[in-house]
Amino acid sequence: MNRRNFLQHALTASAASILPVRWVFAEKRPSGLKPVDISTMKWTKAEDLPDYYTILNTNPLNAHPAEHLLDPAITPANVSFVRWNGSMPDFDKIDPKTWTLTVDGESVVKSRTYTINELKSKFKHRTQNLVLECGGNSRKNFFPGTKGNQWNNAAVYCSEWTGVLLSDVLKDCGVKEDAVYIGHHGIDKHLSGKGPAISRGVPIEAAMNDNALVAWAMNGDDIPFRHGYPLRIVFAGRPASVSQKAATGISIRNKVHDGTKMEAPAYQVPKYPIAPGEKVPNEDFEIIEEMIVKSLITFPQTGVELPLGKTQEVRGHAWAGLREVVKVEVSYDYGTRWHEAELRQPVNKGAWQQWRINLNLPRQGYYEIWAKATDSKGDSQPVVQPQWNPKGYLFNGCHRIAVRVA
Ligand SMILES: Nc1nc2c(c(=O)[nH]1)N[C@H]1C(S)=C(S)[C@@H](COP(=O)(O)O)O[C@H]1N2
Ligand SMILES: [Mo]
Repeated sequence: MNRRNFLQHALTASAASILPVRWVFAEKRPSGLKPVDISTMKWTKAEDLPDYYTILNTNPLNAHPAEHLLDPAITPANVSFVRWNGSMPDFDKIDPKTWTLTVDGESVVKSRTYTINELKSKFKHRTQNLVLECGGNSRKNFFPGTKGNQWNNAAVYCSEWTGVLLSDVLKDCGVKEDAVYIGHHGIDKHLSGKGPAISRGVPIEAAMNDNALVAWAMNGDDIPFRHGYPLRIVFAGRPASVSQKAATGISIRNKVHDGTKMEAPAYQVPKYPIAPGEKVPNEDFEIIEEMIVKSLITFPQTGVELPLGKTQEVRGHAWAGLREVVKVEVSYDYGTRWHEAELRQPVNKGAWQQWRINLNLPRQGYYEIWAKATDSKGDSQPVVQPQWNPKGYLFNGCHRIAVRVA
């Protein structure tokens, strides 16, 4: 067993509720005492990330954890996937006291600039658990394969965000009748050094809803550098690419925003069904506005050996873009029979939902456990693969784990 595998095993053994962080002098601490982890805030390089991350790319930094590390209902920052499109800002030079967010654009009544302190004092604070899922989450499952980061199923997390409603800020500036979209701006540059790394946006209706925040805190602390310090625009239910990190501005647009990575085929899918592997002209793509129904098995960890004759709890999360999940089913015989899991309501709109089920795996041997969620409009997850698309977005096929009963 190499070091990486060993750590993964060590982490599972110590139960999913214990946060896998590197602790200084951990062996000298009294048992039961959880030290305050100060290191996680500033992880900005591949070598800062603990070994339980898989690094897909060092520059820009792209990394994901194993699925079972997402077991807690609120994802700790030290297991959240990390995705940058270009060079990361020089975070050490950022002073949150002088950081500003400017609202402008063709369709703003009055352009304004806010410091973080002004946002904090002027608008009502909100705290919400919101799912952020990369549009390319689970890309590695597509067949034929598609280019881009080969994300496993863990390019998703649900953390607790604190900030103000984006709509309160936009209303403070005034939104003209002809507004159709907003565009986001940050400070990180394209790897070439020229132009922004990413500047995406959402329809104006999405900006005015109650699950869009301008946030300065994640899980009750400052947002860690890599997740968008010191200010992040956060949207639930949409591809996480619209949740601009280190945000400096918002333009209220009278047309669909035309910033970097808004152009096809980035974050877009074909308008019509195509065969796997088929080529599509750029003008036949459309923007992904919403994420779709999906679930994750976070316990047990794939690959474990389970004792025969013992009831086994299987659990995880389910979410459905702008909809709610109404049912989660589990199968351990390749979909021959499905067993309905207990399912919790979301703690707030935009949060993922916990599910659990007790399984009695009937005899010794090898099993695959599959999970399938169904949303409030009756859509559920394909068991093989969803509509193939050239950039490998929106994979929501059932999550599968394998276990052995001995
Ligand atoms: N400033 C900035 N914001 C960004 C990005 C980026 O490259 N720069 N990437 C986007 C994409 S594609 C994703 S999936 C999420 C990733 O958020 P995370 O790193 O907190 O997981 O951030 C989004 N916001
Ligand atoms: Mo993404």
